[in-house]
Amino acid sequence: MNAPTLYIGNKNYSSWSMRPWLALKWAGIAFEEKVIALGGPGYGKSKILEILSVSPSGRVPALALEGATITDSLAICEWAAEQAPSLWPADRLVRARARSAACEMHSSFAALRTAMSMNIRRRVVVADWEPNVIQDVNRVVEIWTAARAAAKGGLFLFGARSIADAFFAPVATRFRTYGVILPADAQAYCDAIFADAAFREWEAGAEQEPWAIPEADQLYT
Ligand SMILES: N[C@@H](CCC(=O)N[C@@H](CS)C(=O)NCC(=O)O)C(=O)O
Repeated sequence: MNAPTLYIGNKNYSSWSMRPWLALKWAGIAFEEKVIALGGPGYGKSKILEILSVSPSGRVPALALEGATITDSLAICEWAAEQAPSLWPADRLVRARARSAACEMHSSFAALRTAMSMNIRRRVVVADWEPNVIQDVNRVVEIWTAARAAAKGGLFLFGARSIADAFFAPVATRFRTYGVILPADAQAYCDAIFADAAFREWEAGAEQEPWAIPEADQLYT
């Protein structure tokens, strides 16, 4: 079987792409990566032609394997977990909680995502957030705190690294980018993400890549 190809957006900006990329790395699954630069004609409308040529949804990430294309970050992570079950916690109930956390991230937090778009390279301190953004930040911290309080050891949400961490890793970078001050245990969790070898590889890629989206880089200036 040929190694699958993971199509992703720019590492600096594409939070959805980071998630399955981390999961595949953590699982030790070999894959080829192809970056498609976000921005330009069709961006934001699922109509970037280069993306449409590999992903029928017009969105990345997309995984091409054995003649099939799997779109959507969570579906790709679930495919990876079928090869590497340790991507979810072994305990049935803890696994259900980890899925619940990942699914909430996947389906919610629109205010946070819009106001704090992922921009790994950037650092800007923003003082006044809208109440709905603060509500989202507080809910993320609540999920992290509850998970860490129940975790038996380990540095990650449910102990060892899981898909739940892949889903929240981009959020940790958003808090760092926009200078969000976190409670100590939430900050310690972010620091565990930032120290992870696969995360650092992605971050180094984001720092080196040549593309920029000026609107994103000028938010709050
Ligand atoms: N629900 C999808 C969201 C994917 C998504 O929105 N990807 C963005 C990049 S981070 C995209 O492809 N945007 C292209 C566009 O907006 O035209 C997932 O979980 O994979």
